[in-house]
Amino acid sequence: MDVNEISKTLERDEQETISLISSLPSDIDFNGTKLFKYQACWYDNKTLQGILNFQRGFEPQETDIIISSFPKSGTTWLKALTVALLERSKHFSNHPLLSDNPHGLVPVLELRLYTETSKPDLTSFSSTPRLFSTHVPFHTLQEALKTTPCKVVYVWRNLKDALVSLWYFECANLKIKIDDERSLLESMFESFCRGVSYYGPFWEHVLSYWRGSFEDPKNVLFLRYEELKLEPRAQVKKLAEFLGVPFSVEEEESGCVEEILDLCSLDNLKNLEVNKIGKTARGVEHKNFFRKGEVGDAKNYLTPEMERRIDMITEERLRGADLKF
Ligand code: PAP
Repeated sequence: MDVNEISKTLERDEQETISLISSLPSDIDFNGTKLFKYQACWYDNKTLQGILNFQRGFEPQETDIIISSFPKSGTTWLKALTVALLERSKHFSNHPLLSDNPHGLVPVLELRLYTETSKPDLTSFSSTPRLFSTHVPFHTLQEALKTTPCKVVYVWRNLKDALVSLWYFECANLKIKIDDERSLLESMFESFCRGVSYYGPFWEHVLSYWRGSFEDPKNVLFLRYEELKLEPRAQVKKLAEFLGVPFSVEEEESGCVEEILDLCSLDNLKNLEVNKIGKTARGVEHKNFFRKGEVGDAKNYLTPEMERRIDMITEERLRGADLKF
């Protein structure tokens, strides 16, 4: 295709995107943002443009690795672990995790690479495997991957903890004191319960990957944040095997698994200079991705009634799936 043809195609795609978005059901988020329902999930206009570009233009390679999650479910940790596993031959003094935040190393496809165009320049991703991430549900990702069997690793987390984590994150980004923002938590809670939230509803998101991992266990790994916390060693070994880079006996004996876990621990990452001072390409301060990382922290912020309500909905929506939450 010559330059003129490419620009005509891009213009046509843009028109198609605008007309598709205007035909979708819409609703309002907890903070007044207009969300559109696309393939059973809710997005703002900008994110949706990125998703449509990504679905249209992504050229997957069999060696690609895609890290996926519902927001605030352990993405940063999983990105760090994946980088650390793949780069473990690198000496710790020149390790990529020391010079960039995990989100800089593993960009979100629809939020960074494909926001403006369906044909971004991916030449900087020349070494294999290419590492990308996404927050879209599995059926939407599958459309972008076409039939290429990339490795997809999904991490999910108890919705109550993800909700509280998001609340803190929003407050930190807006630089508002958490104590003054109880009402924000309450409106977020209502949005989450209704399922009309950014990348929501949560339950269908989780179920999409859960099913995917059943149907294609060789290419879809389904991890749970709480299990990573409980038995990090076993989970990281599982991840290494899934990615085709299992630990050798020598590596295990020499403490390589523990080194990776230490490097990627919340405390270690949080205290790295690069994560104390930097910002992502979207202007989010790196430090805002690291907080407590505690399982069950939501009980300190949600009322027993809120917990009961969200648990009831979760139980109903995940019924039939053998998932602990
Ligand atoms: P994202 O969707 O914006 O990328 P994500 O990384 O999925 O965020 O979630 C952030 C949560 O992961 C935070 O949880 P908290 O608010 O309950 O504390 C953050 O503290 C936690 N987290 C970040 N890095 C790590 C890590 N290395 N180990 C464990 N938890 C982590």
